This record gives sequence, structure tokens and C-alpha cells, in this order.
Amino acid sequence: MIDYGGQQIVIVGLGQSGVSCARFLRARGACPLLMDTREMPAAYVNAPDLQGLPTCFGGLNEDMLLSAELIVVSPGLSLKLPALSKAMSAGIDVVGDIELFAREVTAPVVAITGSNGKSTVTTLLGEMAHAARLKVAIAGNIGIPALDQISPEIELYVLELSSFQLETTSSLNCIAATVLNVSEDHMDRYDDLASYSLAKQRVYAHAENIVFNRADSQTWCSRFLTHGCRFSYGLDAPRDSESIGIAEHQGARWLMRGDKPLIAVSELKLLGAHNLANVAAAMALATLAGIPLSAMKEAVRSFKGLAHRCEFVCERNGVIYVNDSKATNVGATEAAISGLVDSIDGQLILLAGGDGKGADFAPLQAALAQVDCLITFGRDGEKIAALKPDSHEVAVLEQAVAKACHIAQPGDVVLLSPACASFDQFQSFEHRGQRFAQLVQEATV
Ligand code: UMA
Ligand code: ADP
Repeated sequence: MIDYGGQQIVIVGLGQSGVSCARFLRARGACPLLMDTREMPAAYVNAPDLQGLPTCFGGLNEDMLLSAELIVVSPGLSLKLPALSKAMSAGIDVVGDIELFAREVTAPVVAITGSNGKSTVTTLLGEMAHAARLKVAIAGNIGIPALDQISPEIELYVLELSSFQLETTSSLNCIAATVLNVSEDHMDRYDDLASYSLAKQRVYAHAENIVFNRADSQTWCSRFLTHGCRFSYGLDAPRDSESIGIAEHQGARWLMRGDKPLIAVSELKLLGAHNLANVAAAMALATLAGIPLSAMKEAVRSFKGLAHRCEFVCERNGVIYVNDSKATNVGATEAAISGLVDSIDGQLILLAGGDGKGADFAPLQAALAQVDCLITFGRDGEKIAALKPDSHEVAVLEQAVAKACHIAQPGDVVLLSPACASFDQFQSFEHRGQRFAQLVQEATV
């Protein structure tokens, strides 16, 4: 356990992760100063045990930051903020919660990043480890601060990491790390796709073994590995024993590792081709983590996917309603459309829109050609509607659902897959997905 006693530490951003950092550092002898641009951050208000620590709320105080030895920054804040970039230029150690975790952890870690599929792969790998009777902790961007999970009992950590968390992480040793895929997201925080992609690639920096996606060159790792292996996954046939993919086996489609059959595709309960790729990625990571195949199969067979990710809501009057509210970027919506379109008898009716986070929606146009009816809503709905002739543009989700219910015929699928964040009209993607499900259940048509 590192002793932080006597160090001048400032924690910037008192959200969930900032609160976890404060508790972690205080338990290791420090008395960190808590700083936030918000007047009264909600997570801090809900943490009465931290009320004795010094605070500076309502803005970033440059002088205080410049006199710190260690600054711990929330992933919700850009390192380009002048006060933070000045501190970095002054040589002050500026880190995030995952770097504190990396400096402390002794058990093996698997790290998962990518634009889409992180939570699905993280959860499934966690289930595989459970099935193998390992004491596993899943944490990170999935909504559980990593430092809250540190315990001497844990035998394996599975971390979901965002590009923001990786920007402030420099020494995370992993037994296996993956970048699942890279497509445009968070363009309000990055200058271009290259810098976003570079942040994600940081996950490979100290990885013993890496897992990459054969179909996405932005996930390939250029680092020289002194030992360990480069494992790949994809929806094509595997090339060798260090790759997982899909091939024919005894007249059916199977996930295979090299020429070894792993599990029949028909045994999977998840919707869409992208989820098949997620299962392949989780199996590759599990292999490198030493999880037996029997445990992997047990977990895959019972895994029905996560809420708000291509989730079946209900069937009403022959119309199927699917909630993919977690599709907060173009890549996720593309995957949902192409993953579902082949299994639909009638029309595909797509509901999209919200806060586009500065994204260029043009890459969505090809996928929208596979959609029979597009209904857009929210702040950036207009930009998406402009990509498809005869689309319907409404102001809010309530109107979008009413319109969809009116248009839909038996055999059709109504898919909420917004390609946008929810913050223009909702508290979170979960809130948006719950509202969609409620509207669908209440609809009278
Ligand atoms: N903020 C301020 N001032 C501050 C600090 C934050 O205004 O001084 C605002 C910013 O708008 C910021 C937001 O608060 O975006 C959230 O920041 P926070 O410090 O309150 O965040 P936490 O509650 O600590 O949550 C963070 C991750 N949030 C972000 O990266 C924005 C959570 O990921 C993560 O689950 C949690 O740590 C635990 O590790 C959420 C997320 O949206 C789910 N991630 C993005 C994504 O998945 O696309 C990257
Ligand atoms: P993340 O944690 O990276 O946001 P999730 O597993 O929560 O990933 O899924 C988020 C969204 O991305 C959902 O809308 C889901 O349908 C879509 N998605 C999941 N896996 C993939 C994938 N491998 N490629 C593209 N989109 C995906």
C-alpha cells in the first residue's frame, strides 16, 4: 500500500470517481484538497465522510494547482483546460483514478477499451470469470470507480476504460488489453479521430498480451511485445491458434479458435453481428486470462446482454420494439442497423437524435439507406434527418414514439438507436431508454 501522507494533493472533479479518489488517498494518509468547477458537486454532497477535507469549489484555482505535488483529475474534465495544462507544463504529476489504481494493484488486470461494446465485453468477461469461480471485480467506465474495488481478496480485475481515463494513465500493467473498435465519438473533446484513437491505444502501453480486432486497423498495436501474444478476433475465419473467428463446423456456424471449435453461434442469446464480435473478443481475453473453456461457454450460454443495448422491449400488434438507447455515437447505430436488418420481415423504423457531441453524421448515411423509415428528435435530429429523404423530424422522443406507433405495421421493428448522447433532453441514456419503454408500453395505437 503506497503511503501518500504529507503529499500536497489536489483532486479535481468530485464526481463518482473523484469521491473514490478522495477516500482512497485519505485512507493512505493524505489530506487532499477537493476542487471542482461546480459550486456543489452532487457526489460530494452525498459523501458526508469527506466533509472534513479542504475544498475549493466553483472554479479551478491555478495557484493551488501549481503548488500541488500530485493532481488527480476526473475523466469528465479536459486536460486542455488552461489551469491543468499549465500544471502539466510545470512538471506536476497529473494523473487519473486509473493511474492511482495501477500504482497500487497487485492482482492481474484485463483492460477493455473501444468506441462501442466495452460494457458488453467487460460484463461478459466478468461472468466468465465468475463461472470459473475466480474472485473477480469489474470496474471503471462501466460506472464502478476502480479504486472502490481494490481488495486483497480479488484475483482478477476487469476494467472498462474510456479514452478520457486512458489519457491520464501511464503505468497500467495488464495481462491482456484490447481496443475493440474505433469510430468517431467525443469529438467535443478531441481535435480529430487520430488523437482520440491514440488515447485508446495507450491501453496497450504496458500490456503483456494484446487482443485486436482484425476488421479494424485502428485497433492494431504497433508496440513490440517482449513476450506474450497478439491475439485477434473477428467475424471471419480464424487464421491460427492465436485468433478467434467464425467458421463452418459440422454444417453449422461456430466460433473457433484456429481449428478448434469453441461454441456454436446458435447457442448465443444476443442480437446482432456486433454482439457476435463481442463474444469473440471476450473469449480471446478469457483465454489470455487463463479462464477454462467450460466456464466461458457456461457464461456465453446464459448471457442475454445488457439493458439499453439492442434490448427487446415488447411486441405489440405484431410490431417489435427494440431499445438501443446506449447507442450514443454513429458507430453504435450503424452496428445496430446492420446487425438487425437481415432478421426483419417488415420495415425497420429508426428513432434517432439528441446531443451529437460535435459528431459528423455523414458516415451514418449508408446505414440509413437500409432503414425504411427515419424519425428524428432532439437537438441534432435535424442533422440526421437531412441525410435521408422523406424522414420525419419531430421535437421530442414522445412525438417520435407516437409517430412510429402510428406508422408501424405487423412485422415491423421500431428501433431506438439515437447515435447521440441523451443530455439535451434526459438525465442519462438509461433515463432515455426507460422513457422509450414506458411510452411504448403506454401507446394506445
Ligand atoms: N464536471 C464539471 N466540473 C468538474 C468535474 C466534472 O463540470 O470539475 C462535469 C463535466 O461535464 C463532466 C461531468 O461533470 O463531464 C462528469 O464528471 P464527473 O467527474 O462528475 O464524473 P464521474 O461521476 O467521476 O464519472 C466518471 C466517468 N464520467 C466521465 O468520464 C464523463 C463515468 O463514465 C465513470 O462511470 C465513472 O467516472 C466511474 O469510473 C460515464 C461516461 O459517460 C459513464 N463515460 C463516457 C462514455 O462512456 O462515453 C466516457
Ligand atoms: P460501450 O460501453 O462501449 O458504450 P456497450 O456494450 O454499452 O458499449 O454498447 C453501446 C452501444 O454500442 C449499444 O448501442 C450497442 O448496441 C453498440 N455496440 C455494442 N457492441 C458493439 C460493437 N462491437 N460494435 C459496434 N457497436 C456495438
